[in-house]
Amino acid sequence: MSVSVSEQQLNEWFDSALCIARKAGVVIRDALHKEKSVETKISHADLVTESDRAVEKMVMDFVSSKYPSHKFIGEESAVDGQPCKYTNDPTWIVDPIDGTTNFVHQIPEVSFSLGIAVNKQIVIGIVYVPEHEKMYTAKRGKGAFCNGEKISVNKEDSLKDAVVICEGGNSRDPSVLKTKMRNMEAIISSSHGIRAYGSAAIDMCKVASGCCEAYSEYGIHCWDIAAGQIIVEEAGGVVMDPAGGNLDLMSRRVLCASTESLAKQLSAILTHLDLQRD
Ligand code: LIP
Repeated sequence: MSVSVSEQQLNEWFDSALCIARKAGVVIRDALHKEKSVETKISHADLVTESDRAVEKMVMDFVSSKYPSHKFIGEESAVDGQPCKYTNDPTWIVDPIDGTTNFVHQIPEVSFSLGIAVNKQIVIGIVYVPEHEKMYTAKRGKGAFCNGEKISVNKEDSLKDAVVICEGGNSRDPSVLKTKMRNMEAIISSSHGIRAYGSAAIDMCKVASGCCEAYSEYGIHCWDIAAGQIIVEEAGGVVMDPAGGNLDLMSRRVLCASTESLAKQLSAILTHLDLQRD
């Protein structure tokens, strides 16, 4: 059954999402330069701290008390190996701290990322980078903004003149790393170069605000890219599956670019990886 949402309802969710993002930002900023207790998940490089858990619980409690019928998918509540339950219901998809490795190392590129989906389409996206006081926002059909100012992609069309963001990621599986290194080599030799900000949500906001032209990653999760997807699209960019076709939010892979032509050029040089779905 599909769910329909009025503009008024959407605006109300947006205000709630902004409010919870600001609260998350306070917790993240307070903890960034303090000592943390760090645990690992799928590899020694996949980190989680008490702040990731605290922020996620705060958002989850907020959603369940204010919108009891809404569903919630969060990085720290996802049960290992179990598929995420993604339905047509309004669903809050949350990464409490995107860029946990940066957070642990006190590198300021740390974000709170929240996408709200209805009928499996993201309708609201918020990425908040508290240390830089940057609030990226988008509502479906209403454009993308940073601190209230409209942002847009820079429309670079040629891979050879583009800066492409690509991350090492959290997996230390040798075959995954081998493909990633091969892709990095292919990208470096075909472009102006690569960058990595350590947070998929920030990476996507960099493309949306026109300071890098493309980003692709294998191994991310739906909570890393849900907000970024709508922010890039509303900024005039393209978000798709790295092998072409529509993005599948649960497929653990993404490609976004300032134009469709650039997206296709990047897709053509990548070796594609199939990973266990969210
Ligand atoms: C991280 C991403 C980053 C990616 C890592 C990881 P986390 O999210 O945003 O871009 O390379 O693999 O998924 O774990 O900090 O929330």
